[in-house]
Amino acid sequence: MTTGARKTILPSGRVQPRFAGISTFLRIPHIDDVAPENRPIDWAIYGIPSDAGVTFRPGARFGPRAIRAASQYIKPYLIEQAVHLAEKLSLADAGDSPVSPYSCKQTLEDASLFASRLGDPKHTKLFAIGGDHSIAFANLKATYERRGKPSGGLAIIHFDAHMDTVDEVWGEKWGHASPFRRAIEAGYIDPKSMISIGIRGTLNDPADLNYAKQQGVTLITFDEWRKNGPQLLAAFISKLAKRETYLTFDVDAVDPAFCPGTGTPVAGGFTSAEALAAIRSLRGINLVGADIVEVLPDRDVSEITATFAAQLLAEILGLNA
Ligand SMILES: [Mn+2]
Repeated sequence: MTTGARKTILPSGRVQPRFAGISTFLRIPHIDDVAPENRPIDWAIYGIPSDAGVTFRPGARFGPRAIRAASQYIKPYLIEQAVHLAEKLSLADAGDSPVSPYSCKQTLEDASLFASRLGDPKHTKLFAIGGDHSIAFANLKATYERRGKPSGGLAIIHFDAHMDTVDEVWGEKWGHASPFRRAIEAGYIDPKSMISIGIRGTLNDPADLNYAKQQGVTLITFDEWRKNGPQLLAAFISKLAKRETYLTFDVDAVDPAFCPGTGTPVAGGFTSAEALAAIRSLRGINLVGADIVEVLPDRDVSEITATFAAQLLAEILGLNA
């Protein structure tokens, strides 16, 4: 039983209980089951169940499954954005990419190749669900190539407690401390059109911020966010105009009181309400790809973090709908 002619056919929550059936993200159809009239698919949402790149607590490989389960209760109409996702967008769950659990680099190659084959290469946008933050590189690569390798790279909005621009950790250049350094080096993103929001806490060395600063990344610590962050973000967005923009959200941007299930928690971040409001403020940007990373279900409590990530997924999809 479905709810009628929509771009995404969802089982009715009033007919098929939300606690029953096989879980897909937001109860959207598996990519193979999308009706012909709803192709091309607007967004392919897929998991990259890898935590090969973590530097502290492991377990984010279980993130996609936890977010699928938590997202069963997410309904298609977004109150604050006044958007009906299923009416505006054709959405599909593309399953999980292959991974190589003993190799960060191979996992990134596996995942970007998998993503590059999803949906219509000229139309379908790619939304990756991690996994640790290293997987952002794979989705950025596939998105950049899918958009025709825009000269200068994609603009990027980055929510995180950390910059993730360390050159290497334990001799590994492809771990979750490094994805944006690698993506800048590869030309996938334009550091002068990159904003990192929520940065806070402690560093091994103050020089760890130098690379991002030298590259021209706009950095907003969480303290700065509290003072005038929304205005700084609004100014950044208006400068971007309609430039192709990628959104990457590490749930450790949110305070561990609100997202305890994560691998490298840092006290003193966004509340979940503040983070969702920040995301809604991005409405109308030219979003061409996204990821949500670092949900670690084994450290979660009452699915707090997965519940936040599921809501975040819906809100991000609403931004261009
Ligand atoms: Mn991160």
